[in-house]
Amino acid sequence: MSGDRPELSGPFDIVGDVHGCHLELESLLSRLGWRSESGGAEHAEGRTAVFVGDLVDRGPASVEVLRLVMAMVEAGTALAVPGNHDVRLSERLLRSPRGAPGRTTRGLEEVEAQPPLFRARVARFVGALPGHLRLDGGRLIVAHAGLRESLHGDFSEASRRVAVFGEHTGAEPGGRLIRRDWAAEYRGSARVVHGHTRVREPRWRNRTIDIDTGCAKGGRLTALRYPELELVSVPAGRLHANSAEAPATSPGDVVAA
Ligand SMILES: [Mn+2]
Repeated sequence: MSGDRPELSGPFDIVGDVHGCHLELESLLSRLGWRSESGGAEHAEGRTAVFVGDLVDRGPASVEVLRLVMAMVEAGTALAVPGNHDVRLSERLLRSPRGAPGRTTRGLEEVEAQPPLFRARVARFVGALPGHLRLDGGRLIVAHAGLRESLHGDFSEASRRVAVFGEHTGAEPGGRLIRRDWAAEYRGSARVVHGHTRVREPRWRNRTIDIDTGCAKGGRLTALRYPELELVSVPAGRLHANSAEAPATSPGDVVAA
């Protein structure tokens, strides 16, 4: 899939980091007016879903999320960019198709336990995703970790790594990488929609917005509607990963799984 799609002007429902939160994804899509359709989903008014990446890992149902999103992308009702967790998964699947030994997390193990055809399909799917999407005449950029203006429309491997993993300015004494605050420096006119850095509330800065509201950590799953710039979110149905953060809340309305 080419990431350079200026001819696509939406309307879009841009969905933040899903991280295996399948029920919340179905709930969010339902609230946005999407209907289940032969394994995927479609919108009565012809909207297109756009996933900012990190579909997998952390949450309880990475396989179901992949099935749904892959069906939507294949049917042409969704676009997607990869997140660092998705790329890490596909690299693991390619390196060790029968499942890699060693330290791992539940979300990745769940996919690695699937039959070879499914694992191969996932690896192909993630590998074919563009690092970022350039939409609506270049006025809208979607990249998992965000993207500084000089890399908009640059579909090189180096640019893809920045879009997926972000840029870092150094490391803390413990080894944890310090993320470059690219959004604070951003002066571009294109709106940049991203996830990757968990925030309590979606946050606009300099025409960039972070919509990773931490669904797998007891937060919410959030969508940004474009061009309306309306935010819609559903609460996490329960705590999916170890977190001392927001308490569990009741699940939103859930469409038939
Ligand atoms: Mn991420």
